[in-house]
Amino acid sequence: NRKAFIFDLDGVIVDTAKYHYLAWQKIANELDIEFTLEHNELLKGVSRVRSLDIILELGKVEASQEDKDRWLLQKNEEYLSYLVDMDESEILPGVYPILKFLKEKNQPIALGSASKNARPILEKTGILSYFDVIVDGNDVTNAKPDPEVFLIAAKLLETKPEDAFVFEDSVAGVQAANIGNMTSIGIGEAGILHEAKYIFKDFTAIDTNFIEDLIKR
Ligand code: B16
Ligand code: MG
Repeated sequence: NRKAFIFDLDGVIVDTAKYHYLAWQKIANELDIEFTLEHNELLKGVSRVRSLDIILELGKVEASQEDKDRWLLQKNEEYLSYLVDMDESEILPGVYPILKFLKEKNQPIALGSASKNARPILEKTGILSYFDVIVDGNDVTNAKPDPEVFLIAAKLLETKPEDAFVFEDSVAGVQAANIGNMTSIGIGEAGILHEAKYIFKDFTAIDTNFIEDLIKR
């Protein structure tokens, strides 16, 4: 069967999760809302609009659509300011060798990200050409844990969901893969990503034998 390897972006390929955190923290600070790293876990893999709602709920703040739109814009501008100098050095350890290995083995590769900034990040880090298909926040209506983003990716790669493998760092993303009937591979802490079928602390912990076994299934 034709397999598909679907990668989340933020927190899997690049460590932009820290920039999202810094940008949201700035907004939260201005609104006097306490926003910790633990709170930030709730935002991983979640769309920009939904992220703001979660922060406002944390602070029990009610806001007009106008205010929300302004904060969303402000957050994204702050976030983009961190990406200006981004280059291949920001690719997380172990990711590049796995991408290369999959390419050598002629495996279909997709990006499945909630971010609307995915393309420029792949361009800046020089790995855009590794992806046969890119599905991001501009292409979906339902955010993770809805499996839409991954289902579209599998479909475009002409692979059945059960033959797709999803690398994810967020709880919402792992759930999305599971709900979509795909094999979830959590990248991060086992305590947080316990719903994933497999869990690795990062890509340096994944060896090519593991990938080879997935391809042969
Ligand atoms: P943007 P992923 C997600 O990307 C991030 O994890 C999440 O923190 C962010 O809010 C979301 O993208 C939207 O990103 O503001 O750039 O459109 O992990 O699904 O690659
Ligand atoms: Mg992520």
